[in-house]
Amino acid sequence: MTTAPSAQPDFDWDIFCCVVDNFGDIGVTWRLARQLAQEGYVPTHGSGTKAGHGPTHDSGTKVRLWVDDLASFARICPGLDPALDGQWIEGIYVQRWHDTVPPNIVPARVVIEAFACELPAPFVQAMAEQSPPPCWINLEYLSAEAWVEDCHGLASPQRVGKLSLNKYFFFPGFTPRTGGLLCEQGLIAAREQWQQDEAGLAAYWASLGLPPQAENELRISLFTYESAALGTLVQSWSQGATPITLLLPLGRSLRDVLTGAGLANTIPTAQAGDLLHSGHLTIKLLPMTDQAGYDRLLWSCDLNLVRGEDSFVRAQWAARPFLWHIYPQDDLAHIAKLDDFLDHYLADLPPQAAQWLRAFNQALNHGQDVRELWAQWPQFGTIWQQHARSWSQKLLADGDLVTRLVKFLESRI
Ligand code: TRH
Repeated sequence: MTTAPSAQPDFDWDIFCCVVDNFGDIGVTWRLARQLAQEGYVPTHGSGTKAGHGPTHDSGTKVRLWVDDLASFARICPGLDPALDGQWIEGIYVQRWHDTVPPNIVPARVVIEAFACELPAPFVQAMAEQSPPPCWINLEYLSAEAWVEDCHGLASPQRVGKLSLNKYFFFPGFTPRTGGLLCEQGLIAAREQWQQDEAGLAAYWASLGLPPQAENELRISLFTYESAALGTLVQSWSQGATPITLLLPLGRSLRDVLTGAGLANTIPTAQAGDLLHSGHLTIKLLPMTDQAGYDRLLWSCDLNLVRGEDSFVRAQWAARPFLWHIYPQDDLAHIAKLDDFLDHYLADLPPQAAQWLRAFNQALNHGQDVRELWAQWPQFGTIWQQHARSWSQKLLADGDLVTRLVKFLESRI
């Protein structure tokens, strides 16, 4: 990492991220920024974008990521210095986003506002005055709702003084008529290699202070919000006959998990590295790692409980069974969104397995007792595992999000 040079290069991509809460907003934009730089997508006026060759930013693609909360960002990017206004990290220029923008700012050729965060007015003015103007994309939250297909790619004309700019809505999604899902080139091959490498897996578990996985043991990761369902699930794991090791990054689910395991007394002193026991359940508390480290955890487990947007997508690339704790909304809008996703996810499963999985996801999200649902894991675990693999392949059939974004820009720039 280096501090900001006084003169900055012209950027190919500007990405703006306002951290609402948690890690999803920065998680998605940081991932997008790195993929654009590493895969070398350079937008060029007149000829759309061209993909660079080679996996490094040697291709010259320059991405600037504007972030308003560097402390949250540093939790998933340990090399970042939250005290700096500007810094290069992993080939991306990270710019602290204040109320004001640096004078004489030159917008990049493509400007992505993530999740409808409002761009600074002077920056928009500079965009409007640029000739030709940048292509302006509003990257939306992921949703499986049907209306997304109708809105994906729509232009929204913006008045800027006497000038006018189009802003385009870009919706990630699960169908060919949406923007797809973020997935770096080479990710699936890396996952395959990881999951087939027994010695490597043993070394990974050892790095976490754990023995190799026993024949009849389950390893489960859990990164969710608070839910009363967690206590009942953990109780089942503790009292069941199958040995289970739970990998638990420290965070919002800690209290529910430890209480359910009858270990509430350990909550005040719990820290990363702790190894706790309750019946047949072992709990390993983990620090938050960078995103690549979290991927490796997902790839290594038999079941992953995930949340929000980005960990939910990564669990799908892990090709392992997962339960989704969706980001809760006040008016319960999230429950309909969960159902819309499950309509896609469960479509190819036999009806009994599909019903069970729908009920399990709903119970987790409604905070209900899931002990009876967990009891059916032996019946459906294998088919779920097979399904997780084919689902991961099916999702990529029409291309990942960056491939679709680049195609979209080719028709717009
Ligand atoms: O943190 P989240 O709850 O983020 C949410 C959602 O994105 C939601 O849609 C949004 O509206 C809200 O924030 C504001 O869950 P999500 O999306 O899974 O993001 C977590 C990120 O943290 C993801 O990029 C993975 C990353 N992560 C690590 O890098 N290391 C870790 O050890 C762990 C556990 C997670």
